[in-house]
Amino acid sequence: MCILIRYFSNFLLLILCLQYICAEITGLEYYIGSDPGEGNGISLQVVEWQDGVALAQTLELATSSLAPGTYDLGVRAMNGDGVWSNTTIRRFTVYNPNFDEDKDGLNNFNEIILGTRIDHFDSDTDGYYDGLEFTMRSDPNSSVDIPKFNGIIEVSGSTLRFTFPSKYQAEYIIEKSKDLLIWEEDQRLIGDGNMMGESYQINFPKLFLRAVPE
Ligand SMILES: [Ca+2]
Ligand SMILES: [Ca+2]
Ligand SMILES: [Ca+2]
Repeated sequence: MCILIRYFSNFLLLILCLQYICAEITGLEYYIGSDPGEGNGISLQVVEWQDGVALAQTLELATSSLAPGTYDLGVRAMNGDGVWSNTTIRRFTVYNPNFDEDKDGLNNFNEIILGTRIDHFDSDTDGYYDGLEFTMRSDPNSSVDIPKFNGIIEVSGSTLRFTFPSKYQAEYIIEKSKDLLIWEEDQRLIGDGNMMGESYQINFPKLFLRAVPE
């Protein structure tokens, strides 16, 4: 017996695919959580098997009534003599769609929509967080597509904030210049996979900034 659990974008459906290789099945049941005992689970319809040896069934379960958490799903079958099989148990997790499980800037709902991993901040392991890739319009599922290196400057009063998309654990040298000719190192930053940068007080007529990957 195999069970495949797939999540759909709305977090409402759980799809189970059951497959048996057996001669005869007269009962089929499942439960979620603690085992209620043989014969006390939720009955499933037994459908005819193909070629006399295999039976497959797809079941859709609404998970909307389940609080976020990890659950055990148990499935078992009964033969013509009324004997139940061993229970096949699969563990699955119901996620809160509004929660950002891996803290990458995308909530769980959007991760499912985008096909990115709920439990890992960098699905394609290219060093850039999924949320950053989404906002920078690079593909969070392709390691050969990374965010373009665009520095962003925001000015608020006399404060200038310089940010750029950083690669996780890459070193960047922030350099500044007053004339675009002479550059001096301001500081070094270690990328965190997200937008990062520094704020500067504007106390001279012109200030140019650049971030140079080490
Ligand atoms: Ca996330
Ligand atoms: Ca990435
Ligand atoms: Ca990518």
